[in-house]
Amino acid sequence: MSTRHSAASQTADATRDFAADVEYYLTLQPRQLPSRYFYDALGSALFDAICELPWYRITQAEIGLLERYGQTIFAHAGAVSRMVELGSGNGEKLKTLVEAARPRRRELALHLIDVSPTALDRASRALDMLDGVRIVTHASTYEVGLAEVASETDAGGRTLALFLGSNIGNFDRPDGDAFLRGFRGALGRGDTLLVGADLIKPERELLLGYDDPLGVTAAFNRNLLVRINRELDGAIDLDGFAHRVVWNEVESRVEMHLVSLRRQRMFVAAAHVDFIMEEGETIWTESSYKYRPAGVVEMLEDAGFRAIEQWVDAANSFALTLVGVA
Ligand code: AVJ
Repeated sequence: MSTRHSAASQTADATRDFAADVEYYLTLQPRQLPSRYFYDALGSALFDAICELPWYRITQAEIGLLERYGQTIFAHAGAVSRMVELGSGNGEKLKTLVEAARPRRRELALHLIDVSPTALDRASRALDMLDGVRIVTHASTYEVGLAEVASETDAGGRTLALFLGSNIGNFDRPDGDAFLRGFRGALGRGDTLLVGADLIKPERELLLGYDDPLGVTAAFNRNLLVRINRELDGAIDLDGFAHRVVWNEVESRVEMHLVSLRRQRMFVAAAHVDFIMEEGETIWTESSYKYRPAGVVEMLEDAGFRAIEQWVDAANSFALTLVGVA
């Protein structure tokens, strides 16, 4: 949420950032695109569909844990007056958690930070049905949204921050560490952070989660090219690219790529992109790191948080970790 700019100039800013990132990342070696650009209106809808796929177990596993341990989480968090969720998506998880916290005396301010305005609209509508809540949306990157939340004079209670859905998995270790330190800096003493992280599991299961038999994840991945063509006046041939998923065991991450099926020209007018892509060359579009439960705690402690409690589902597929700001 920004009061300094009109909606139209915010859209222009966002398009300029997108163009600059497409130019920079597509010409890096290896070629890549930042995964946050998946989430335009169609991409957000495709992601919601992914969460319904029987092969993508993250969402259901996490919601099960939130339903089961929500009250315990609030008991640890103390007198919460504010919740902040980064990458709130459709708001379903935040809603599950707030509902688990009943009965509730205090008014709760819910801050939703997401790059997708459509997702924020949908989430606001879903959360509006709860009573005793005030919703504030931040259509921005995590960093910008957190700075906005940190600059707000707080109402005296504690903040429970949420970083769910294994969104942490999009960061490699050094970037994730810097990000988590910044996150901690935006919180105050006595505040808590709940992190959802997907766990290492057999390769076959990991690959099915990101290369589903219905092709929804392939559509989600290739939509990035659709978005480039539409918003940046590109001429990329969709049929020239295939969805590829790799489990990189050494790095403990699932990688998504777009593979060029032939030698082809890549032309994107508004991003000053014009080069030849060879057959078999790939654009790396996402990393989804997978963790061991102890690894999640270690990563959070390294960033200066204090471990409070961790919950893992019965299938050992997903972990919720609650940490505090000492
Ligand atoms: C929302 C980033 C956690 O990495 O699992 C789902 C996105 N990509 N299927 C993930 C995603 C392909 C998802 N995160």
